[in-house]
Amino acid sequence: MTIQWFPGHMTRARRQIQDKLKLIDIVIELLDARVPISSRNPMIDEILRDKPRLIVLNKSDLADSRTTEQWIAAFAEEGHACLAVDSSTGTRVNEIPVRARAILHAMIERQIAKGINPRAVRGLIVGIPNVGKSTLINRLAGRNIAATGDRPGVTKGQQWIKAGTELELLDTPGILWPKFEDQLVGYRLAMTGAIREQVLNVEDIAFFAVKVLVKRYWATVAERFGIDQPPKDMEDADEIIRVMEDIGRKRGCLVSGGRVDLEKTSGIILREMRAGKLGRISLEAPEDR
Ligand SMILES: Nc1nc2c(ncn2[C@@H]2O[C@H](COP(=O)(O)OP(=O)(O)O)[C@@H](O)[C@H]2O)c(=O)[nH]1
Ligand SMILES: [Mg+2]
Repeated sequence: MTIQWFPGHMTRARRQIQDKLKLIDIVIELLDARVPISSRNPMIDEILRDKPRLIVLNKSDLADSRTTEQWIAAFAEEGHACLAVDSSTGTRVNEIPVRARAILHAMIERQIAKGINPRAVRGLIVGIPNVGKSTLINRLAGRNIAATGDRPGVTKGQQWIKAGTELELLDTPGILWPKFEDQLVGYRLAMTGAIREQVLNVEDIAFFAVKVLVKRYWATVAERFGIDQPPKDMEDADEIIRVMEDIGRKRGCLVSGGRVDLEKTSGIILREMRAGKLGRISLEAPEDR
């Protein structure tokens, strides 16, 4: 994370979101489609309580679409509306206002029944750092971004951004912390590039990456790096390291004595994975929960 989170920061972040919740009708909870578990705030249900919510799986262009579909079904089963988007190109982003209104259908109907002209639905985007909150806000705002301004009845300083005619968003998203206590979460977020590499050991991150990759996408890994010996036992660390060494040898990452330079190999694996050279990859599936 570019931001260091301490208990004081978490309390403040939580309070800030709770203050904003009073102003809005619906929360747009942004998750990374590749790591919906690890990119989720551990206290989100407690923070949002019964506020209507739309889960948006962002960066779906980088995730494997079959797994993304499984996630959408899994969230639906828990009663959460869920949609996958790519904010960098805008794919399916325009479905967000439509889905938000559908979730708030009853509220809108009540307003109409009372003779109130229904106003635009008000939303807040929340998510951990680097999940794509700013990118999505800019996407949703499109050309209308210049049309923001203060509205009566809104806390001073808060700006509403129009996302079409039916949705307006608070201009500052709610920033949440990820689930730090779980080391695996740290590694998975590092694999996606959400956490700066410097805070974790590159070889350790690559080890975790290879472990997930060979389990879920062996054929792709084998083809990309020209290797053909899958690990005999996925849970055997020596076997995972052996695969990393095979990759290193194929890429000429050797040091004196013919040993494999694991640090250099790790850098290559992570770079190529993040650059999408291994295709679309999901590091977490619903059955991992
Ligand atoms: N491939 C891809 N990249 C994305 C997407 N959304 C955001 N990004 C990239 O993710 C990085 C973090 O995005 P940003 O909006 O700054 O995240 P924030 O910290 O949540 O505001 C940037 O490099 C974005 O270009 C997406 O849907 N697909
Ligand atoms: Mg941002």
